[in-house]
Amino acid sequence: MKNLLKEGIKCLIVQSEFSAFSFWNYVDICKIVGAKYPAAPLGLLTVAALLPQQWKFRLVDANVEPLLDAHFEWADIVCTGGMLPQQQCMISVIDRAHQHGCPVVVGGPDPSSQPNLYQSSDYLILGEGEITIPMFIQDLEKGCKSGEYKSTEKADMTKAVVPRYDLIRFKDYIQVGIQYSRGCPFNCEFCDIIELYGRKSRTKTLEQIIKELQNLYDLGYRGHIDFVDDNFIGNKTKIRKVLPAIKDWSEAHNYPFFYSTESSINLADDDGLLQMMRDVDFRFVFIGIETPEEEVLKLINKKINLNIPITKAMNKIYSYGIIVNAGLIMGFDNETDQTAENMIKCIQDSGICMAMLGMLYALPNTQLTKRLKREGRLFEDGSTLMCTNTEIDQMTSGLNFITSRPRLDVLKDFIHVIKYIYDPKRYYERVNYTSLSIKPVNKYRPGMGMILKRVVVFLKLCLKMGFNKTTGWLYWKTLFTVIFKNVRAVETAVNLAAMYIHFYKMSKYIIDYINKEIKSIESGANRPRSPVPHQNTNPLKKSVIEPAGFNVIS
Ligand code: B12
Ligand code: SF4
Repeated sequence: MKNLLKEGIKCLIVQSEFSAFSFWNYVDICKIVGAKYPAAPLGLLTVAALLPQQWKFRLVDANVEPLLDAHFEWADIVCTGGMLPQQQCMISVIDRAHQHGCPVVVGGPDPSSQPNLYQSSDYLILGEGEITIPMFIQDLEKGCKSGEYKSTEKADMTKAVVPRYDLIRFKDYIQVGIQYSRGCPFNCEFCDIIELYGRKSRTKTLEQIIKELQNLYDLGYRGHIDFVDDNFIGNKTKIRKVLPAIKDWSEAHNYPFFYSTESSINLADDDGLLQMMRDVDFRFVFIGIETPEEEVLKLINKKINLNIPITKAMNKIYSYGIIVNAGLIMGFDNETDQTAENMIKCIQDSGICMAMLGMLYALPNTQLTKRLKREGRLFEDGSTLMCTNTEIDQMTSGLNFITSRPRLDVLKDFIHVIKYIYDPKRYYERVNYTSLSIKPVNKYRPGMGMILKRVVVFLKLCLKMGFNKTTGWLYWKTLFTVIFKNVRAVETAVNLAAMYIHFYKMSKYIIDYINKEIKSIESGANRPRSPVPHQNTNPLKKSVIEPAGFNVIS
């Protein structure tokens, strides 16, 4: 093997492919706006900045271009990493690299939570790269040909490097990511963020964030930046200092960017913070609503969501020009046969267009997984998450445990909600609601080229949505209503309407997929699954009625 620390070693970095049917994979919209994939691979760009800078890097994102044998022939070493829905592709990248005689370095969220699945790699670098990549480099200095690197230490974000954005073509993506913090102060039972990144929000400094924005600006990037934080407002005191600095920087640079992020719902009771976000043109925020049911929220320890009614919270956020995308989950204990209707009411009444409704998945190392194991309810094969071609994300996979309500009821209720909320009429009702409630600020100043591009995209969308028998009438009705009643929100309305192109396809896929599972359970043909054995007696044992085909503890 070559001396891998030599000047000019060629390092191929591969972003593995995601499934086309994931909620987040709106590639049809990308095509219309002239991009190839929604989000740039921030993790790998960060890894590139942490690896030896005397290496030559080439990043191939399999979501935007085919990964060719020629790429492997060029390389001396291959690095790949990613999350669960990329698992199959990551494993095949390891095999292909080995066929070309290249050593493979693997890391990222899925290898970190399930290292057993990636043992065929040569160097397995777990956890936060800021801590473990230097350990790997030390080993390379010693000439080690393989190794596994892990640490319980958490990275000091004030020492984080600037990602190598120069390795991607910005035009391939709708948005690029930037990270201010890791971790979240709350303690939800099902959440693996707090297990992976901790409950203390670790932040970069204000200067680091401005430097990263300046770097993107200098590289010529303009448009949408996603703050990929687990909870952007995890440390409110610090973010209150960062936002005004971003405002000053944006003013000085003629507002080249607009933003999105993830946050907890307590954003809605902080007018000061919302105003600061409005001042720099935050347009979207993803909020984990999970469920509208109080009893369930208490059980899963998501108490922060009990403090403010959901509809009120959403309306408050809309009033600052920010669209809310929400994560919702079904399959919790304490749900009843009213849950589906409550879910529908919550989504419709609060106008949440992009509602990512998933089925509960007990992720490795979470408090939920530990409890289910104790109660003897976690499926044995559910402790390892295998991503198949069909099980894409929590919308098609999930319920890897014995549910407290009969499984068939949960699945049927889930489909009922998906069918309802992604029915074109219901979806457009929400587009209408949000577009009439929102007060966009539109500070971002696109250049002339971008304005022309947007006009073309608008015309393309009008053709696609307006002359389609499913959405035509709904589209024009919504567009004209918004033009007459809230003209500033036309862009919001068109963007939300456009997302239906993706949601229509995605919801059909989910409904077909879950219906097959239901049929197979009803016919008794479903693969039997058994829970992880546990000595303790299971309090729920007697009340659990499982359909044929599932091994229940007897
Ligand atoms: C932003 C984000 C998204 C965005 C954008 C994703 C993208 N393409 O960039 C969106 C919203 C699209 C998304 C979607 C999903 N996400 Co997401 N997402 C995140 C989030 C919040 C930040 C990711 C990020 O950019 N981090 C910043 C970078 C710098 O960190 P990083 O990628 O982890 O990389 C570091 C290390 O992992 C390591 N590393 C990474 N790669 C490699 C490679 C090598 C070779 C090495 C050595 C090291 C290494 O070094 C880096 C520096 O420390 C994380 C949580 C988190 N805190 O990371 C979840 C997270 C990655 N997402 C997760 C999941 C499950 C999903 C979904 C499946 C959710 C769903 N319900 O459908 C979808 C799937 C997406 C799809 N297209 O199909 C999980 C992954 C869990 C797992 N075991 O795989 C995470 C960890 C959140 C969680 N719940 O725990 N996500
Ligand atoms: S608020 Fe979100 S990130 Fe924080 S612990 Fe709860 S689920 Fe996890």
